[in-house]
Amino acid sequence: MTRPSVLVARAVFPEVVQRLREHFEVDDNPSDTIFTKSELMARLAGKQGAFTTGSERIDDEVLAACPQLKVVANMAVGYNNFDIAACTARGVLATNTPDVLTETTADFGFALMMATARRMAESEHYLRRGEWTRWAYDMFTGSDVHGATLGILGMGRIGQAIARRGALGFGMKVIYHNRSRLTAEQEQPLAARYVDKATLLREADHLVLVLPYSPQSHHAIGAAELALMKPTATLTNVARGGIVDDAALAVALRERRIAAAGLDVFEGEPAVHPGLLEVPNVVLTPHIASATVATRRRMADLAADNLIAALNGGTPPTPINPQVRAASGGPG
Ligand code: 8YV
Repeated sequence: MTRPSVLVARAVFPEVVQRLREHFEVDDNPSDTIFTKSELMARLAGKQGAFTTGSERIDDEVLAACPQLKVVANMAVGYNNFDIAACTARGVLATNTPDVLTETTADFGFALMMATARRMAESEHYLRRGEWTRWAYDMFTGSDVHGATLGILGMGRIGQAIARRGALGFGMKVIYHNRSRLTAEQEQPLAARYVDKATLLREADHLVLVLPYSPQSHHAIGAAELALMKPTATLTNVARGGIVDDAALAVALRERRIAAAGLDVFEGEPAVHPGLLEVPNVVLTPHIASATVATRRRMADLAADNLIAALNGGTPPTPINPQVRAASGGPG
């Protein structure tokens, strides 16, 4: 029987590609070219599976052009690059990589929030420019993290992991807003308080965004929301570009309507809004919150596990639309 064919759309660990070769005919992309939509459709033609990352958009046009496709396995927990309704309608199973990156991403979110509150990037740039000639009582004074109020917008797995760090490690008061409230058992160890969004914005000393991107969360933080925040507050985004209106944020930072921001994700990344590059009070990182060697390997392995199970008639560990039963085995 002919083995299924899969596309590995971006460069990934060679060991993981090798594992896929044990099961499939693999078309990989070691030069790590980012495919245009037509290139992606051409490379996917006739393939049953795709190993994707956030850079590949799987929408109805792509699915319509690739009717043999049965599974799309994203190496990411976020899947706003997939049109899930279209996948489900066309019987394509979609999978993601939750859990394996939760603690690593929470470590980074907390670190970015601390770097923002304590002005680490700004002061490092000053030192590198050779401007540090003497101590001053108010040199790069920031705001405390310990004991402050941590606001979390999006209290899923990663949000809760950040809240744990704040509450248990730094004595922070945790407030949060989410589509649904946590159970009392989840709230109690963190003394987490569920509040409406306006209260969250008004009361947080350090606001961290960890909600998924969707049309509903587009510009969840814009000029009106920034205006509710304390002038001493910080904003950290480790979720997705587009959740924050970056142009409005650049203005708020320039006018010191909030103290500082830490951003790992951007609208239209890898492009960064020029206004953000001009202001000193923002820490900017290139979408690396899940980037540890061990975690990236776990993500790649889980995406491969999903692909292998789905195309070999097994049960994929982390389906997004489990109602789709992936057809087993060979092509067609
Ligand atoms: C990925 C992420 O590195 O998992 C996610 O949702 O944002 C990151 O961990 C990125 O999406 C590449 O696929």
